[in-house]
Amino acid sequence: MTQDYQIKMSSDDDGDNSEGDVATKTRARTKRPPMYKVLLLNDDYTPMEFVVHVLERFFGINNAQAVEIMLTVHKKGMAVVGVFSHEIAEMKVTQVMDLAHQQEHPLQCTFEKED
Ligand code: TYC
Repeated sequence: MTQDYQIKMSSDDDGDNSEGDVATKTRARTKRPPMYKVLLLNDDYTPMEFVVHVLERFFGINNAQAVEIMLTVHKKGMAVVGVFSHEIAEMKVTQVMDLAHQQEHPLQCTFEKED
């Protein structure tokens, strides 16, 4: 005895995807968190030694490299002094700005998203 079997489908499943099925990505994605560049800006008044101190204290940069970076900022107007997560970048900027304010230096430090 023969029997008919039929796979039951949605009444509109005619292959044109007008049912609006959504393609779902199943590939595991390794997504890195966005990173942020901390920038130091030049000005005419902040003492060079203070900038060097800041780079050593808050960015763990040794004296020779701190002098080099400070001079880059002095000559070129700004430099990237480190790349961090949003949370850490924000903290570094706050530390630098707080100390600069305490000592009444106009030093500017900011952070921006890396491309
Ligand atoms: N231009 C400052 C000076 O001549 C030195 C300086 C360097 C200031 C770097 C800020 O981020 C800075 N005293």
